[in-house]
Amino acid sequence: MKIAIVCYPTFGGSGVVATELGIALAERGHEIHFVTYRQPVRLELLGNNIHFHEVNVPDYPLFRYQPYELALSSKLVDTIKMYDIELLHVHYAIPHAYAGYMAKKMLKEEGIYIPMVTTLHGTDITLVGNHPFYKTAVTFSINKSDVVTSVSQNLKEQTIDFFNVHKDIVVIPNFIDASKYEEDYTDCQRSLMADENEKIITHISNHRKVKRIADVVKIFEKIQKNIPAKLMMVGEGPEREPAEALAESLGIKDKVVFLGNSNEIDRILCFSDLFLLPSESESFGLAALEAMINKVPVISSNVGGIPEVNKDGISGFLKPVGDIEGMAQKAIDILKDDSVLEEFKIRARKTALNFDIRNILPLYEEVYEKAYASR
Ligand code: GMT
Repeated sequence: MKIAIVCYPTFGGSGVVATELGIALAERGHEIHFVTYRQPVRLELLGNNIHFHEVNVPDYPLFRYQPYELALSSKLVDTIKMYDIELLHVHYAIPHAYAGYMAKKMLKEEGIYIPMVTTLHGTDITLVGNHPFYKTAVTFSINKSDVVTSVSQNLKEQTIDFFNVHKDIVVIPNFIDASKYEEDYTDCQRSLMADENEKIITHISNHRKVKRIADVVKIFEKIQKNIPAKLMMVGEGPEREPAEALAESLGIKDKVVFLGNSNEIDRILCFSDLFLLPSESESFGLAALEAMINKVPVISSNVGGIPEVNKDGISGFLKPVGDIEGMAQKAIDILKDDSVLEEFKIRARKTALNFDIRNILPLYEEVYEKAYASR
């Protein structure tokens, strides 16, 4: 099929999922066209059946806010016509589903029908989408999509609770490409990061409030009192500076390394012993899944879709949001005994294998066929 994918091209989970999905679909022979404002960060190679179309929004002094939806819907119409695109898949409802619907309507005027699949990712529903300023338009665009998917059962339930949706929502979990992890990383440079006796604990996120970055630092502070350890903080965001200040005030500055954004998280996860994800809310927790496939057990909060990914006592442990003491204790339980840690590592990978792209891709293809058939 010829498919246009709309997503955020950033390090955020929804953009990563959309990009990896597009790459995998292209490998299966579909023709994929990414339409967004920058080349997606994980999209390295463009080729015969993988294309990128940049949405430009010219700066004009009259506008206090630049009309991105307008530019995106125009670009979609042009791209769909030029490349005979058969299906539109938008990731993240705001504003992509809205712009997609406008493109669909404009094309209909010209006698072209384009089915639209909308994938809900989390904050588009739980944090931003249900704000009264957006709710009406988000509800409308969900209901106007031909097929709606959500990345977890929990997100589906939240969408039904928050919005007056009368569309069925198909749950298609996020995924990893397990074939990339069949052999252990040969270039794992653990000794650059920590001493031999130190355990390495990692957190990866966009360092926003919802991730509870201060909890990560506080949990680590308790762990390192019992077990020699280093904390790797990967990502950028508004909570980074306060977290650096917190590490300094707790006297652990030299044990916390802020690495910034990285395109090579597997290189960091390969030497990690434990992953922390104490988020306030999380529709899925792709970062946890990426840790698990790298054999890194996860200590997380038990909110949203996380329990569908991280299995308590198997791939790690889950505790209520804000339970810093409980999370630290569980981390120590895993880290203090090397044979226990090894068992958790093996089970983390085994749990992650359930989310192999080879199981998930056919679910998307099924949804595309259903949407296409609705023409
Ligand atoms: O976590 C974020 O703040 C980024 C956000 C995004 O849209 O990029 O992530 C959401 O989508 C991811 C991919 O489906 C999920 O794994 C994350 O759990 C979800 N984040 C939240 O629900 C907070």
